[in-house]
Amino acid sequence: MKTQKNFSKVLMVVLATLISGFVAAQEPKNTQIEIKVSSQCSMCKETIERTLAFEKGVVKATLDLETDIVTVVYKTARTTPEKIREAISKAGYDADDVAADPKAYSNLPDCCKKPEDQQHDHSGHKH
Ligand SMILES: [Cu+2]
Repeated sequence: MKTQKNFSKVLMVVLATLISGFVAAQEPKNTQIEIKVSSQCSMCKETIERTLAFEKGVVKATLDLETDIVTVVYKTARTTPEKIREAISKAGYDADDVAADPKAYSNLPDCCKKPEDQQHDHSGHKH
């Protein structure tokens, strides 16, 4: 009956491994990503950070206006980088290779649009 004993031992190890793996998978884990966005001014920073603060699974979002990179801490169990980029796009900003939602972008204040889209009205200027 030695084989039988060994078999139970192996079974125990397999079970223990499975259970610990399952527990680890259930543990909420935070991770961090950096997303390049098309922010122009401090208003953009507020908009993007606020958008992400309300986004499911996002713990913290900080936008650096010097680099236009937003650092997002999120729960891996609750959201994905794709969803985060989509949320930024829906707020009217490019997020890495995800282009800004055109409708949301057109609703942005002029100062938040890309320089090439800003309307400068100089018709009233007199020199
Ligand atoms: Cu702005």
